[in-house]
Amino acid sequence: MNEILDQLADCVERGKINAASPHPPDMKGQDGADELARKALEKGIHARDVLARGLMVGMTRVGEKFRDRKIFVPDVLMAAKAMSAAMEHLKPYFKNAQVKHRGTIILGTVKGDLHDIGKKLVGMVFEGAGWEVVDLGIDVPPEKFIGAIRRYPGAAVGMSALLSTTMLNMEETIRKIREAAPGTRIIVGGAPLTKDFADKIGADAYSPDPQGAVEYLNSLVG
Ligand code: B1M
Repeated sequence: MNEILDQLADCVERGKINAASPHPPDMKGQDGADELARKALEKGIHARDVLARGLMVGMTRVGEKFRDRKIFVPDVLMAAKAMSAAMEHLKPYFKNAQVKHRGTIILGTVKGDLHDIGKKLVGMVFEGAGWEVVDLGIDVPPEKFIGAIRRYPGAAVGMSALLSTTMLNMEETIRKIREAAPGTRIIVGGAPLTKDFADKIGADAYSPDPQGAVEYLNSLVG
């Protein structure tokens, strides 16, 4: 099991999307994150392990290398594409047909922020727990959140930010949502956030991970 998960981590780290991808040149013709994730699941490796012991290991290395200026934005983009291709195979494993519909959550990465992967992962876990997810994507301005709240009255809102600069945009977004739709429950998350910050900007809840966010949502419906 370790070998295929190690290979998966390497594919994310090197930005090897699939076998057809010519990048990186020294891995030409080899399986990429796409094929390896599928094969790992076919072998019976749990989706949680594919994520935690394969994909996340690779992406953590990418983050470290980027921080240390050993790789650059185009390399990080390739890594993100490889991780996204693999995550497509995980989706069905996070779905749970036994779970009853609990409610709707509007999800988006906050204005100015293009990071997508963590938010998508959170969305997959929400769906698996019975929540209908309205994913507004990335770089979502306050008005777009408000438009979605009008279309889905009573829905909760989940906001993600990965940059210490863009997390500041959450405050304005929350303020505008509170003005337009008081009573909307808002949960925030993302690597640079803290509970103190979430309290300060007026969020109803903060979670560092998808599971804590689901627990909060479930607590709203009993
Ligand atoms: Co960017 N980036 N990036 N990047 N990037 C980080 C975040 C960074 C930490 C890298 C580093 O320096 N080590 C750094 C931020 C520093 C800071 O502000 N603190 C950084 C930077 C600086 C930048 C740019 C400014 C680089 C530049 O252009 N010079 C630029 C900004 C662009 C913008 O947004 N305006 C940029 C761009 C990019 C790419 C576009 C190339 C790419 C994103 C592609 C994509 O998403 N499709 C990218 C990537 C991939 C990363 C790293 C390497 C990986 C992020 C990721 O996907 N992690 C990241 C370093 C790192 O995190 N190791 C980095 C995996 C994902 C599953 O985890 O998103 O943390 P995460 O989500 C977690 C939790 O945070 C939580 O649950 C998830 C699952 O556990 N969570 C929630 C997230 N949202 C939640 C919401 C919730 C609850 C929990 O409730 C609603």
